[in-house]
Amino acid sequence: MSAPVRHYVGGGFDTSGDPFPLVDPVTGRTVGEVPSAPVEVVDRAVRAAREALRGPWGTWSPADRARALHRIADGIERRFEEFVVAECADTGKPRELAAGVDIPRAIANFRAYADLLAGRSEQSWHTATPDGRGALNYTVRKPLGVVAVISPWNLPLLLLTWKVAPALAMGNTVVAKPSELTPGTACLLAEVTAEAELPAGVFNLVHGPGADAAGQWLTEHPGVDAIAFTGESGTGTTIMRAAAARLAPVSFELGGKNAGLVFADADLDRAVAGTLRSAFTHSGQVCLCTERLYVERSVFDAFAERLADGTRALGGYGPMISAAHRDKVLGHLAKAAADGEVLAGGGVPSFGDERDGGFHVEPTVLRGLPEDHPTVREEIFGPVVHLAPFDTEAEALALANAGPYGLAATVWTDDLARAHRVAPALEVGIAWVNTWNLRDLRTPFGGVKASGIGREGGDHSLDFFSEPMNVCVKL
Ligand code: NAD
Ligand code: 6OD
Repeated sequence: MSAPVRHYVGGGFDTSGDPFPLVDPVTGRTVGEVPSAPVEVVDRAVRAAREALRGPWGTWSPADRARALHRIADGIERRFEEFVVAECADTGKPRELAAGVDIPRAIANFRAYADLLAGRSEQSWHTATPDGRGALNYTVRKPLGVVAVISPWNLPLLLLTWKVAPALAMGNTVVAKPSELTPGTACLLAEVTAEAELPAGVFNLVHGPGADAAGQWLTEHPGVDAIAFTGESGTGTTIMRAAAARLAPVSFELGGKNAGLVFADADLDRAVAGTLRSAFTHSGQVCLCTERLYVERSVFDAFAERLADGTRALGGYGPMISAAHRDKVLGHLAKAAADGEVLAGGGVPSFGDERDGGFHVEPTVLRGLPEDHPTVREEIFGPVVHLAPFDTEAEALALANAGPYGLAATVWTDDLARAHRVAPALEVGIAWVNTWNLRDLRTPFGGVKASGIGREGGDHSLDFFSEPMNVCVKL
C-alpha cells in the first residue's frame, strides 16, 4: 500500500473526508485511498492561507523568500528517491522519466524562480513638473493574496511546482489541489515545505475530485484571489465561470492537438527519432505531444515506414492513467481502424504478468483519416499519432493551424529560411525547430486559442502572481 494521503492545512496534516480508492495504473489494483476534502477543509485551508499573509510571511523580504525556495529545492533533493518512487506510483511512468525529468524539473522550478526573484528589478520614471522640481514614479509589486493552484495527473509534481514556486516567490500564499488520481508527490511536497520552515498556512494542500468537490469549492471560494490551473480546456471554461463571478485573475494551461511538420529537406533520421519522442513520451500523456504529423509528399511513404518500424520497436512504456482514459483512447483507435489505416500498434499489449491488469495501450501510428475525423480533431492525450501528406509550405501551415487548439508545434527542416518563415507563422504559443520539448524556464510558456490564457515561465509567472502598484513622489 502507498503512504497515507493527507491534506495539509495551516501547518497540520489531516485526513478528513470520505475516502475513494487510489488505483495503480500499471496493474489496475487498488493500492490506497484518497480522502475527499469536505467543504469545511477547503474553507479552513483558504482561511489559513489568508491568515498567513498577515503573519511573519508578509514581512519576509524577496531575499528571504528566495532562500526559502532554495530550501524547498534542497529538501526535494534530499528526499529524491522518495519523490521518484511516489511519482512512479502516482502515474505508472517509467522510472527513468521520473528520475530524469519530473523530479529534477521540480527542483529546477524552485531554484529558477528563486534566482529570477533575486535578479528582478522594478521600473521608475522621473516626471517633469511645472515648478521644475519633478516627481519620481516607481512601481512596487505586491502579492495577489491567496492563490489556488489546481493541477492535472500527467506530470503531477512538475506542473504543481511550476505554479507554486513563482506564487511563493512573489509572496502569495497557496492552496494547492493536485489531481485526485495522483496525490502522492504533493503530500511529500507539503512535508518538505514544513521542513523548509515555511510559516504555517503559507502552503496548504487539499485532495479530492474537481466537480462538486474540492476543486470546485476552491475555485468558487470568495477568499481565493487568483487561480492558476492546468488541465482540460473544458474544465478551464468551468473554472473561468467561477472566477468571473468575483473577477479573480486566471492563468490557464489547457489542452492541445499539437501538429508536427516534416519537410522533405529535413534530416529524416533526426525527424523520425524526434517524432518517436514527441509522440510517445510518457505514452503520449504530455500536453506538448505531437498527435498530428504532416509530412511532405515526396518523403511521406519512406518517413511513415521508418516511423512505424521505430514505433513497433518501442518497449518499456507506461500505462494510461486510468481505465476510463484507456477506454477513451481505445475508442479513438477503434474509430480510426474502421475509417483509416493502422501502421503500427493499435491495440492493448499482452505482457503475461500483472501488467495485464493495468491500462496500457500500444504506441500507435495511423494514416488515411480525413482532417475532420474525431481522431484528427480531438485531443486524445495518448500514444497515438496520425500522419497525412502535404504538397506545399502554405498547405502545411494551413493544416497545422486548423482546429480549436494552439499549444505547441514542431518543424523538421534543414532549410534555415524556411524554419524562420514557418515557425513564427504557426498559431501556437511554443514552436520547436528540429527538436521537441527543449525548455528554458525563463521563456514564455502557454497556448493560444483553446490551449490557454496567459503565459507562464520566467518573468511572465512572476508578473502574473503579483500586482504592480505605482507610487508617485513629488520632489
Ligand atoms: P482535468 O481538467 O480533468 O483536471 C485537472 C485538474 O482540475 C484536476 O486536479 C481536477 O480534479 C480539477 N478539476 C476538474 N474539474 C474541476 C472543476 N469543475 N473545478 C475545479 N477543478 C476541477 O484535466 P486532466 O485530465 O487532469 O489533465 C489532462 C488535461 O490537461 C489534458 O487536456 C492536457 O492537455 C491538459 N494539460 C495541459 C497542460 C499545458 O501546459 N497546457 C499541461 C498538462 C496537461
Ligand atoms: O515544461 C513546462 O514548463 C510545462 N509546463 C510543461 C507542460 C507539459 C504538459 O503536459
